[in-house]
Amino acid sequence: MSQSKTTPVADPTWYSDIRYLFTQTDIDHMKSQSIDLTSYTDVVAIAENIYGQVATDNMPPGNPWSQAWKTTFLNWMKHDYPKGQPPSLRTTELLTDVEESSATRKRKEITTLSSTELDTLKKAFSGIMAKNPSDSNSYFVQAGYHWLPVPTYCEHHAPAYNPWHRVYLLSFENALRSIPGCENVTLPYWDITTPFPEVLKTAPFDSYTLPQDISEEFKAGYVTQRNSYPEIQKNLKDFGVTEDINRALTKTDWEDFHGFWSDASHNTIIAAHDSGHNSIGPTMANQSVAAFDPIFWFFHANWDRLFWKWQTLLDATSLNGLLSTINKSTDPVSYQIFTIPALQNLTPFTSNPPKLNTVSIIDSKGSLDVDYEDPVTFTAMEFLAKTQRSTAASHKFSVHTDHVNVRVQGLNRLKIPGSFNVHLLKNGKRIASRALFQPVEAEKCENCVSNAIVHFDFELPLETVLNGELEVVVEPIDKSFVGDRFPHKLMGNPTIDIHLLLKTE
Ligand SMILES: [Cu+2]
Repeated sequence: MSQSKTTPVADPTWYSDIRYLFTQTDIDHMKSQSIDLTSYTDVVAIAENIYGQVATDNMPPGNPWSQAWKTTFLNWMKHDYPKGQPPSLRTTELLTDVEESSATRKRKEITTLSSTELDTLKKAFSGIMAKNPSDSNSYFVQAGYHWLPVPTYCEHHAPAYNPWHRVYLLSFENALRSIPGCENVTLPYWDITTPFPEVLKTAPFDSYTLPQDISEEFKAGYVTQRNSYPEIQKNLKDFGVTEDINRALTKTDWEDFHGFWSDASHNTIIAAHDSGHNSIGPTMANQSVAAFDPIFWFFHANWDRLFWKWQTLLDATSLNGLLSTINKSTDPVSYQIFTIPALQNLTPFTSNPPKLNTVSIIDSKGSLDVDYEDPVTFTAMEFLAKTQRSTAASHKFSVHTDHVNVRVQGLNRLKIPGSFNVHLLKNGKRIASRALFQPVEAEKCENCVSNAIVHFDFELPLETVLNGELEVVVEPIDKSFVGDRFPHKLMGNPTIDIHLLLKTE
């Protein structure tokens, strides 16, 4: 993406114009002075200064901006630094992959595999499942990286969630490729907005039996379990998984796409992911063992596909592109995991194969040779004006009175043993549900402890919450402790916060 050097932009935005004005040389040059030109907040903070330097041709050294660029930048300042939308979406162009991908690890939707491809995939899965559990390419070792057996590694509800799972999938795919005759196999994905694929209800994809003990509770011989398939379908619908995915794909900022931390609404990608785990249950709903259910791999390939899709939409497939989507002032941790070398580790996959870190996984297609075919049912989405709870006062906004956000906040998840669901009831009847996927001993998980107090967002048409008595019920997946309602008193007495939603340009 390059900006016209001769025609100024009358209404420039950060996403469509401004971030492209800075070259790698400019970025490196200013970094030595602790100014980050990839960061929206940094550029806004010193915009007058930048303009002063470029207007007098002082900067960039030896490569002055054209008059058009100077005017574009000035127009952006005059309009109060609008963030705007990504270039591909600005004219509500329909979103489709135009170019044919050259990546050799082309991951396809599971239902589109030919019978030969399916046979190879079965051979690869059966092959790694049959390997000795001491073999690093065995299904046992690969699945075990997620949680049990100890040591536990996975990242959830934290900025490294998407990067960690991307490298994890690659490690698993490489294990599949270790089986003779399967050297070119790729891991397909399940588009979770479509019915549970028939083939994944059959061996070797339907279950796995532990070859040895992984804990007191999960011993050799444990067979992974799923809810009934009609139940799974109903759960996915009740949890609004499709809506959360669609909402995520309309978010322009990294923390909003993921949701959950930095006060971001918890109703996008990680919400959909958690709902998916709890919907499929019981093995998938239990973080200790989730990755042993073979559906885990097809399920997670889909989240990685959506992450890549979002990156492509946002032109965030390079380090600078990705950094330009992170709000450095409200979400410093996300910024740091890509910019501070000591925080770039994705344990155990940085010092061990595939030896990648948060930065080297960003360009999935360019660096990892991984790309995704769009699903069969792919419907091009328009990047619509977003509804949100809050915005900067410098933005123009309108109040969206037909939708409301009900937030359940201040819930201490460490008090609840394992994954749980949060239901919103009206006159005793369930109207919306959310999920949280976590370890049984969340207090022993560093990520969980660092964000123990959580919130849940229910974005609903206003009429669904009017004229009735509302109630929040927290349902633990494991009901052996307190039954099917976890007492509010024991989880920090969460409170309710209701916002009308607003729309910005
Ligand atoms: Cu997961």
